[in-house]
Amino acid sequence: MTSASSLARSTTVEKPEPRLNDADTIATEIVEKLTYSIGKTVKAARIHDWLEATTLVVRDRIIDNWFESTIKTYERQDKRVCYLSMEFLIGRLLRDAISNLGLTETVREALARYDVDLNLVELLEPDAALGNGGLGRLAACFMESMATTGVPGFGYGIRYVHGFFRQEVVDGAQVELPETWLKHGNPWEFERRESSYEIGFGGKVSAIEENGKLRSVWRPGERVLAVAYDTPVVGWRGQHVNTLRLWSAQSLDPILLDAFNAGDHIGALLESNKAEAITRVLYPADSHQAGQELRLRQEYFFSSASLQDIIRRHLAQHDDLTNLADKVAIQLNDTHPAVSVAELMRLLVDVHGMEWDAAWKVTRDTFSYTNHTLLPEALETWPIHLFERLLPRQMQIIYQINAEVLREATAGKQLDDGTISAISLIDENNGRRVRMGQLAFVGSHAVNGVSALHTELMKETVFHDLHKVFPTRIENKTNGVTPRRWLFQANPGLTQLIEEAIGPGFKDDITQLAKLDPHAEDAGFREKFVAIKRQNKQRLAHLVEERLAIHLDPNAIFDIQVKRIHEYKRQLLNILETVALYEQIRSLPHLDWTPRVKVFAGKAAPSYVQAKEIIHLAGDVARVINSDPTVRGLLKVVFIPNYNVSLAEIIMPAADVSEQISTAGLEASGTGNMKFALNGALTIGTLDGANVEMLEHLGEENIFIFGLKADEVARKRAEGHRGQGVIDQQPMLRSAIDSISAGVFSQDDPNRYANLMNSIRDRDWWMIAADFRAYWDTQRQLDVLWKDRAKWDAIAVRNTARMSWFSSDRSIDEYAHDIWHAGPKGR
Ligand code: T68
Repeated sequence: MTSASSLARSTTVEKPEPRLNDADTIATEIVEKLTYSIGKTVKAARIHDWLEATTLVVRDRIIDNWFESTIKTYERQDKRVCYLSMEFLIGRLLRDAISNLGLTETVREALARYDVDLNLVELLEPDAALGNGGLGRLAACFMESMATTGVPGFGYGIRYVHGFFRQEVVDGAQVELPETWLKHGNPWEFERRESSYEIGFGGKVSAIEENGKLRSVWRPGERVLAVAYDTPVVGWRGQHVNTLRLWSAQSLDPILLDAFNAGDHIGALLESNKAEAITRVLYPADSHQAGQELRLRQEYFFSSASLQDIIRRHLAQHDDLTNLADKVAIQLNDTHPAVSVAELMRLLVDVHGMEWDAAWKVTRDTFSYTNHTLLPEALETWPIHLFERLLPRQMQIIYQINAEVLREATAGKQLDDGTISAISLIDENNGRRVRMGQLAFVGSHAVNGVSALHTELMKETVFHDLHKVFPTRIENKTNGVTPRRWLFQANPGLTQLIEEAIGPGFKDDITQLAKLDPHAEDAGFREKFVAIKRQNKQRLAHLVEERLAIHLDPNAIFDIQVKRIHEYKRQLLNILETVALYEQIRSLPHLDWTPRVKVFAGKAAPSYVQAKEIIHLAGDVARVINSDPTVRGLLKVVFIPNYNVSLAEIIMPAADVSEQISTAGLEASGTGNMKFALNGALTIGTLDGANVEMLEHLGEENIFIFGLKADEVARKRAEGHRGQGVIDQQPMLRSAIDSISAGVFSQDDPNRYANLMNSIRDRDWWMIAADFRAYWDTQRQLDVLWKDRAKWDAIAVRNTARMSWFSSDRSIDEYAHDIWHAGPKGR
């Protein structure tokens, strides 16, 4: 354990000499690492060895600044921000680090001296997929932006041995394979044996009398060890370096020797297997609650470890815990770490002897909570009996919090039974369950949604009653994405062009991208802009050719929908429009059709039947269309397997059209929408999530909005809308649905899509039939626009120029100022 004095001592250590960053020095250091850390000669080194050696050299440069950042935060007693998240979808780190340190060309040159290509080296790094989708990627963008803007941030999460599954498509169907990012070790992480904590489960709670007062003592029936692994997170220009601390579970006793010696070789390892299972695999469910005991164990495990660590660090520097909220802000990324509210109360009251009321104030002042979904099936609740068995003391605390919150809510007011049961932490209607959203809400001083529309809907729906009781608690913090990864690294060509046009200032202050706006009118500039888009399209076409043996023509519109597969995201609407377009081209081949390439990618939750059927359908439709000579050169369809961060980095810069077509009211924000537009794609989308704010920033001529609005969707659902009536009025839609139902795309199994198609006819819950015509019309509007290249290209340039507000630096500034009161903008 690091004591206050050892930390203080470390402040007197001499600052290391700054390293030389020329190609000679870097080349020499890489060879040194190759020789002395990896044990290979230049001649014998394989490309993996170069990756490791390069990573170690880059890492050394980060470490110097890491110590400096840590010491500065300590000495200035700065407030720290702890971002608790079950997921950090960080992807590859080497390119990010080299680029943020400004060393891309130098490292390239250093490696080239040994005939090693930096690009190939970078591609070998495994893609750290410790997240499902938007929520996990947001956490990664926020970590990078905290480092860039100088907020002393700590990410706390889980070091899953197996991240998000690898997706293969076999005979059209998604197959899930284990992901093994740690197979060759991980040079970015440092195991911190000194930072280990015991985490308890189960057992009994008793009350003992101490100084005339009752104190609860929890004796867990089972204990495991949480061991910290730290990864440095370097910001732009390498100035500030933060820490991502991920917990790994180990058993206290690696083997039960008594059992082993008695011949029970398997039983001897059971305990250790059970402990290690906690951090073995990421749950691959992004939009419904997982519900299994192991998931609750994961949530509690990383929450408790993080809080014990936060308290230990605080006490090493400050005398007591009453000022915790002045020195630490803890952000709960969704409800997954919401049990932290009860756990912090337990640590403060039971372990550190604080009075309940004082502890409650500290807790509320310390926590804030971000909601990412309104989908009822995604809202976390846990059966009381499970919670009580696994976390008996935390359950008692939740009951006590509930009683006091209900007392506070009713004080001086008449609340009806409906309101009381709506704000209660216990759901009495569905077999008695703990509501994690309510717990996170009442335990936080600020609760935020992730786009303006989503935040308003939170007030009207999930937190309607709590919002009435605590009317100032909900606020908005619209998401953002880091321009370093999603523009500078993913699109170096465009970055260089921007720099030639407006100078380098935008790299340090992304709002300067606005200076690009007038260049939309400059034909010469547009030509260069389009040339870069074309190169990026060729890069994607090359990847598709290599992986799928399908040829894509870069002259066609690249129309792309990449994201998790979910009914509310409406990949099915896009596929139906594709089929309708196919049928129209076939029946009216003489018309002047605009060539299109439809690209899909994304993973379905393994147990989500409809989502898997949608993947299958995309593949079936692609096969039929791509082999039909009558649409050759006019329509191509591809589903690219295994969508991940690295693939996104190639896809985002290559899009002409970005599909953001969720049923209005259901996409909390979206962040892919921002990455595409930043790279000059035109968005076709509904008025949902952050699309609404993109419309404000881009102007209505520069984004293509269609379809029902959130309130209209709600009204139609309430009126009992069914698809059939609309389908009867829409010959193109009817024909597309009929073709799919008749097995035109699945001759081996004509009924394969019967359920999927019937769900549109009978129910149309996701408003696919209802929005079809508006979507079709808007797509045809894009077809026409494509032929007016000057106009299209000007819109594309304006998209890049006007997206700077969607930088995660802006999001982080807002959190820092309004919620955390930390960092340069929050002090
Ligand atoms: C996404 N949520 C939202 N959830 O869908 C998206 N859920 O609109 C938003 O932009 C993004 O969060 C960031 O705010 C998710 O990605 C999950 O991945 C998830 C994972 C586990 C359990 C529930």
